[in-house]
Amino acid sequence: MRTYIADIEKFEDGMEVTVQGWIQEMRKIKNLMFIIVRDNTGIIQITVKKGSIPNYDELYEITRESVISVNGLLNKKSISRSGTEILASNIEILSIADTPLPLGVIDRVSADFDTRLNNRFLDLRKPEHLIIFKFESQLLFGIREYMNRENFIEVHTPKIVGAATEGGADLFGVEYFEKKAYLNQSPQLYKEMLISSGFDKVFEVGPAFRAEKENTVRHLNEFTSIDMEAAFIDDKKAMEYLERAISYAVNRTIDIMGTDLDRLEYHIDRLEPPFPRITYEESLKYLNNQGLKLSFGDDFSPEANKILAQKFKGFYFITGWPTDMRPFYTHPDTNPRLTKSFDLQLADIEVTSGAQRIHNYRMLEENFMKKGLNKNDFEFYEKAFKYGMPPHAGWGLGLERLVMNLLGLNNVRESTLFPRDRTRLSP
Ligand code: AMO
Repeated sequence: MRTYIADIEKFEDGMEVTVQGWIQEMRKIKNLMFIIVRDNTGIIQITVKKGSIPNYDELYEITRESVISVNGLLNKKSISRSGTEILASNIEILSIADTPLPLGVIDRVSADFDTRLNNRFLDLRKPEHLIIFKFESQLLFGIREYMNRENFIEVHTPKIVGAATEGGADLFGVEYFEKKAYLNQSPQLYKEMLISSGFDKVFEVGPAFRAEKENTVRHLNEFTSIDMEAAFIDDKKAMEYLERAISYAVNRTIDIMGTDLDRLEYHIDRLEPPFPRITYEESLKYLNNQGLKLSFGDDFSPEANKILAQKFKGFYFITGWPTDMRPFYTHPDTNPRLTKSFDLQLADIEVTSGAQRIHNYRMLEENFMKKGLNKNDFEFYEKAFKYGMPPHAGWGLGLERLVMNLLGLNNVRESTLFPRDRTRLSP
């Protein structure tokens, strides 16, 4: 029976254990070997005396990052760094690593990012990188748990589609037999259609594709979108679901793995909803008071977002965006120049967009025209508005951006296993 290295502390001195993992380091003194073995929970020292195992000579020549299975007795009074070692009685060699390694796993000097990504399977062996994805997994579990408790139905909508969702640009085309198709930019149209189907509350976790040419630290061409849509609610209620889902998931994750995160120097704070709110127009005023020269309808530059981040620290909502800056499906406010929309920012980066949506069929038709969209492309979607569509609202949350910001990473590629960007299609 295999024991994970982190669980060894629960075992008593002298007990027999089996651990399996990679050889991280070796120290050899003629008739004695010290091997540091790593699995996905930690490291432990294996002490091997000549004569204690039959394949000692073979093991003596083994390379770093080879995979072994070790059986032996625990010595908890060891003078090794961790105070615990395994006195090996049997070591099976399961896989021998080639040399030299294209990327060191424990090297102090870190390789450049391209080398790291080219050898991502090795890069992810580093505990400080692996933990990013353990964190992401726990965070997503928490969001799912929250949505489930609130009676949301998890759905899966098509990723190969016939029309653009978020406007015509930024689409990856694919050949679909005799037709032209696209990789979906967001489940927006489908989640809204399910509202007309009476699903009431839906959420989806799935890939979204954007053919954006930007090569920045916050843009991916394929990312994971956590989408929510609910019937009979407005933008304010959608914001409430969002801040509660994130707070629940973050606090739960801290409870489960806070000490591991601290040990690897990822420090995150517990969250308490509600998050601060500021309108677009108030933000403009504030930014102009800080010396910027922004007019109504201008987007916020990275510099502007940095100034706002200093004001708020942590999460904050920017609400009431101008109509011209939001997609065709966004519900106008009583002042038609503004919309019932919001972005959730964390530090200086947008992690979520959301809004109340238009549910009136005529209003939607007018908006297609105003935004210069071809109504025929949206026939399948528009139809769902003709036969009884409740008012509804929702949001889309970028998982990689959320993780990047919560852990203080400086590039969204760090929180993406195998990033797709302007120049990278492999691995
Ligand atoms: P939007 O286009 O703002 O809205 O996307 C929602 C969220 O998805 C993430 N995101 C990205 N992450 C990494 N790289 C990208 N290129 C990228 N583009 C977007 C961000 C962003 O906040 N349909 C609406 C959502 C809604 O209203 O429900 C939408 O897709 O975190």
